[in-house]
Amino acid sequence: MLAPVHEVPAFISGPKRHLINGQWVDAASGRQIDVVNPATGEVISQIAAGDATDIDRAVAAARRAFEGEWSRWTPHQRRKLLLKVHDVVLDNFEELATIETLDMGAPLQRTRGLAEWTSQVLQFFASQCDVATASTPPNSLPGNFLTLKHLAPVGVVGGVIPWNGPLIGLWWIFGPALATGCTAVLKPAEDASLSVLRIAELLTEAGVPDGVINVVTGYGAEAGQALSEHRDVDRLAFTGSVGTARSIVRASATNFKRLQLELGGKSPDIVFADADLDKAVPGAAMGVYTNSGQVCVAGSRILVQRPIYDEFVARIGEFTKTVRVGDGLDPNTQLGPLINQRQLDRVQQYIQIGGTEGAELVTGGNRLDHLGPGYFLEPTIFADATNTMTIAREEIFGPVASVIPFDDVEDALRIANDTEYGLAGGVWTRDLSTAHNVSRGIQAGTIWVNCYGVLDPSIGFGGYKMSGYGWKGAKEHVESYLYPKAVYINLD
Ligand code: TAP
Repeated sequence: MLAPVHEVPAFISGPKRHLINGQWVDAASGRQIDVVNPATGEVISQIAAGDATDIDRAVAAARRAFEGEWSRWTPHQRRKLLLKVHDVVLDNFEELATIETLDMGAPLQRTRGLAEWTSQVLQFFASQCDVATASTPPNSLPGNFLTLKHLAPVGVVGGVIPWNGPLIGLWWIFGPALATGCTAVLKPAEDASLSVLRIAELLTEAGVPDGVINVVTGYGAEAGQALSEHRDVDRLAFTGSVGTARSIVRASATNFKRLQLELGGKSPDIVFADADLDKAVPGAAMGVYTNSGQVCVAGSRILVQRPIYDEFVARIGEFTKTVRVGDGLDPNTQLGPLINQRQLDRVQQYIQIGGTEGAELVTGGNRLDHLGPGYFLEPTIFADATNTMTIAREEIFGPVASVIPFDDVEDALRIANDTEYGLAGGVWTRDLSTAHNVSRGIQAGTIWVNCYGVLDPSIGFGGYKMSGYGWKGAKEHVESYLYPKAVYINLD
């Protein structure tokens, strides 16, 4: 396949380094990791393979910055900085979107579309710079005491993010760190670090002081593990798989660091017989396929009420055939490749298991060989799935939906909640009380009614059950970068 003609940002070429204490430095070991464009399978760059030594240096820089001049910045200064970051990042967004597309495959349609969301998220965190308010509650102490309660920044924050959307994921760490006066060390995924590194450059350009934001690239088992074990990291935000989360929880015991975990999902998207199918069919389909299914909130179990089951399956099958898969640099592409060969193999294995366990393959299921060596897969629909099948229980993280029939509200909720996850859910109905009762009944942190996947940073989202804990977005998120402190002042 001919690669679409598009200007490749100059930033892509040449080996990349860590950002530590405002300096671009090689990995202490000198090792590098090849960066592969998942749409072509070609090596397009290299990143530094960081390890415990690099993490040590970055955490020490973050600690020095936390205790230095940065700790005296006023909320107004931090707000001005965040607004400057906003302007610099938005001015360079076309380049950032292209880097993200080349690095992790998401189509330009999606990565360009993140500009407005990025503007919102940065403006939201800028608005939160004075969230560390103090109060003077009355006390019942004998004598003459003034009691003060205030909130202080937790200190050095670690971040470990996955490859499925670094342009989104990094702000959940950098935003609140800059808003509250914390400092950060971020370890992006080895498969998608380039947009993070370019943003780190832009942060420096915008005036973020040395050591406040540090980026160490590398493998999870080395750099990621070292960061989660580090005794001088006060809080760690992790997004990724349940298995890695277990190792992070264990590693955090070194110093009982505060954790925020956003993990996988197997979210139910429930379509009632009275739903507007003109909206529900594309809405539920793209609720799974978006970002080639590599989305934590993917509504990968589509529950459909029996009276419309056959019609729904036929219509979603037809819709699925219209979805355009290809190189993300082509502005018409709706779905790009999966991130790498391992993920493609994993998703294809699930598709095989779905067939073996008796689900009916309506459409899709094949690797798109005619698109070249990239990791392209057809969006895939299974009908007649049951909630006990592997494809309905495990997070596939690919464009694969299982359509499961149900009878009534009670049945829908029983199936929806029969999962170890609790990240998100959807309801499609014209009936207000059905919408309300079902959204109340789904055991998950985020529910969408007659839509799927929208997100306002000032409202936020979060997980329940094995999908993790800790709200992302809204005031709660910012407050989790602070710790409460009481001061007892004897006035006598
Ligand atoms: P993970 O291994 O969980 O990767 C997420 C992040 O954790 C990456 O930055 C990874 O680094 C890092 N990491 C890996 N091992 C670590 C360790 N021992 N200590 C600290 N950090 C570590 O996920 P994956 O292997 O990329 O994907 C596997 C499956 O997880 C996916 O198929 C999907 O089902 C699920 N997943 C879910 C999400 C969300 S948003 N829910 C995101 C990603 C993956 P490296 O990648 O550089 O090794």
